[in-house]
Amino acid sequence: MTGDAKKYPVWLGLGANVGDRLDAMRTACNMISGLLKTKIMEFSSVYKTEPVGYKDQPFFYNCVIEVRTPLAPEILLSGLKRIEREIGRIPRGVGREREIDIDILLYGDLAIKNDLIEIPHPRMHERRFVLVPLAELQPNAWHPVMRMTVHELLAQIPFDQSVVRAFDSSSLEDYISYKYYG
Ligand code: PH2
Ligand code: MG
Ligand code: MG
Repeated sequence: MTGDAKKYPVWLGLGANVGDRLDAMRTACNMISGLLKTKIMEFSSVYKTEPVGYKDQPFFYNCVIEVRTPLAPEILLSGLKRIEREIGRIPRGVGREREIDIDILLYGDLAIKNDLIEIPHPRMHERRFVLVPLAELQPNAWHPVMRMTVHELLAQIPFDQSVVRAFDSSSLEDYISYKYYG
């Protein structure tokens, strides 16, 4: 894929619950905007969220960003994993504390599932800490597997009643010093 015409809107979910969580999210955004010809278009507010799944861990900060990128999903994913490592994410096991987590939520209308990658993110449709910030940016974003908009998913979410509240009505954008040369 080359050129702007073929760039899909891509939605990334960021989360952190150990260390300087906001700083890790800011650094992640700066590094994401340093990926090849990748530009952050929009930042949601930062939300303070109750841990979902394994409960006995600190609360999270979560946000969603919209990016445009010419990178294919697998290449983008490996770039995001590298950024997680460079920020200092320590592997602690599934669902446990993390310095930074960067997930591809949606990549245009693509649905991909293989051993390396699954898009849309397999649990995004049942997580308020993802859907609330995503709906803030684009309630009409389309989930190609559930065949519903984000707004519709949020209205019918079955069991996640965890607390998700805007921590900072300004967003990470206010802290970001990145420049895009593209
Ligand atoms: N991520 C998880 C598990 N639980 N809970 C919240 N509130 N926010 C997260 O980002 C999160 C979680 C695994 O990716
Ligand atoms: Mg995650
Ligand atoms: Mg992840």
